[in-house]
Amino acid sequence: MTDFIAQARAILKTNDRGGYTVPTDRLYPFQWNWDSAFVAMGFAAYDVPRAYRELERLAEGQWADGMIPHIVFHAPSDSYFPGPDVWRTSHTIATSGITQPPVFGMALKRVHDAAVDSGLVNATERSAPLFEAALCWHRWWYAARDPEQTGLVALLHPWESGSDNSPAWDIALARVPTTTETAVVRKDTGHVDQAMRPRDEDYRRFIHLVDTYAACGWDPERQWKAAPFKIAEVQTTAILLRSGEELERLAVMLGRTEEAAELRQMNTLSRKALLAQWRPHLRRFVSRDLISEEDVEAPTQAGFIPLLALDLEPAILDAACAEMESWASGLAVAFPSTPQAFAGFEAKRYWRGPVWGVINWLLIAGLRRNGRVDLAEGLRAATVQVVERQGFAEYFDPLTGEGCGGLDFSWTAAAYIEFTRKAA
Ligand code: 9WN
Repeated sequence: MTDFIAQARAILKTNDRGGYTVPTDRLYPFQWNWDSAFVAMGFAAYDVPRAYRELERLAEGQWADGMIPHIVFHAPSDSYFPGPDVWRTSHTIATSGITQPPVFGMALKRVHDAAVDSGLVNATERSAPLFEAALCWHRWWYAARDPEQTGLVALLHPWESGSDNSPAWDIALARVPTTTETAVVRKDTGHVDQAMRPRDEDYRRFIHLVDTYAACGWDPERQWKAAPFKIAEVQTTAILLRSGEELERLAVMLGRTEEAAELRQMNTLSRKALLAQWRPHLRRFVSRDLISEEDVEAPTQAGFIPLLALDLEPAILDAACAEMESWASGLAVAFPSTPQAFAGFEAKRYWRGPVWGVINWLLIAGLRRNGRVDLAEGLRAATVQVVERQGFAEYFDPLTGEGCGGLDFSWTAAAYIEFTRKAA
């Protein structure tokens, strides 16, 4: 019998570059922010010190203003574009200049709990500086990305969502010029089939945004004013809120009463704002385009991620679950990043249809929180099955179940470890 857990652990070992884990060899040769947070939760199941190390190495990239960047370039590699020369940032270690979904707080609480459960002697000493890092990052989110204190945090670049070419950005991104100062020299299409990747036009707009923010010296206030792309986003806010809740609990455990109160305030603000993004006629939550001042109505998985951080009343929960079931119906494997019925659906193109293990992770946690263990269990079992059939691919085609993108992928390995834990 194949030992898939051993395989998953072997992938994390192979992708280890010295206390941090690359998402996969060559295609992504650096430390990515939310990938590492999921990986840390995977490690928490069997190697708590290594789980701490993953977060510590990510925190090495934290900027003085609190932001934790989406990529930390610990060691040089020429197999990825855009590298440090394109980002032109000035932190002590080379990093990108934008951020990614703040799963860090959720991961830290998981690692801390595992440390306490396993009797690790220095759990508090190890968690305390990481708690500080997480708290500073949450403060940054509210100050830099919600200056009007709405409770919803905004993204200034699609890469910050982690769902780079999602149909959610089509309208907003079309307003971003395709002109760039930097030559766009893609490396990704040399590693995987270009039909699975964002288009060249998307890349030109991605780099236009990088050029724009580099010209602002990466100063949050200047970027906020200059940004031609600004989305108050529900997936990121839900993750921030869930991490905020976990950090609030951790603050209490660490005896940090004032910080617990501060986090409670942030959480209360976001909870109210997120709930206000529910749209009964769509049966999901929607983000808001802060430039056009319109709802982002394109259907994507983001519409259901708020379950992760909200305790929904029955009418909303039933409607959201019915919508989720309708998207999943007839697929080889769920949950799709956009539904098959949508005109923009593409079964293999990255965030325009495919199934992602870590999105299922967040959805399962949200369904469980809201008492829908039946749906959660279906999604968990289907994810385990598709990995066992297709391997630890970056993501999966929802129509055929085929594994796509990069292979031996760290976050898919971490998701498998999570979904097969005894307590899971
Ligand atoms: C840009 C590493 C990352 C993930 C993102 C995923 C993809 C990068 C890219 O890979 O994004 O950050 O170059 O395509 O969209 O979610 O963190 O796995």
